[in-house]
Amino acid sequence: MPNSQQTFIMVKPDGVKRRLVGEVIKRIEVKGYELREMKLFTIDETLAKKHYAEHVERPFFGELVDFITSGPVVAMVVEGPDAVAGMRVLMGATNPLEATPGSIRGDLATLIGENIVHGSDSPQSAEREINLFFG
Ligand code: IDP
Ligand code: MG
Repeated sequence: MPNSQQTFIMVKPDGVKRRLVGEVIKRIEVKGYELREMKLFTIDETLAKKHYAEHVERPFFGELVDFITSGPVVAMVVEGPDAVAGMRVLMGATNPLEATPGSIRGDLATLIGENIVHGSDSPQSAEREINLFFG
């Protein structure tokens, strides 16, 4: 398959609480990507800090860790042509206010801190995050 890639996708605690797991998975599948791995679990503080290590200096780091550990998430490995960039398009911009209607965040979210999904931002991040969650 041309430039087949794997990316790390996660339905965050707000998405699970709002019963949007099926909606997110439906959008991934109808787009044409495949699910390779999936698990529902609650992230502990150690894993949260590793996952969000790039944001450690940001003022909202504490809130980010508290939020991502606040309830179960659904973590996935998604595969397909250019899946890393493709999933970022499907997710929409980080701030739901700027996310295009038709995207997951554009259609389903209003707040930057509760934007439903995480998706790797580069092939290098994808490899790191897949190893962190499924290695
Ligand atoms: P991304 O999830 O689109 O890759 P990142 O910049 O990696 O966005 O930020 C990680 C997460 O941190 C975002 O999804 C969002 O929930 C949260 N976040 C980002 N910027 C802010 C902010 O300015 N205030 C509060 N939360 C933020
Ligand atoms: Mg990011």
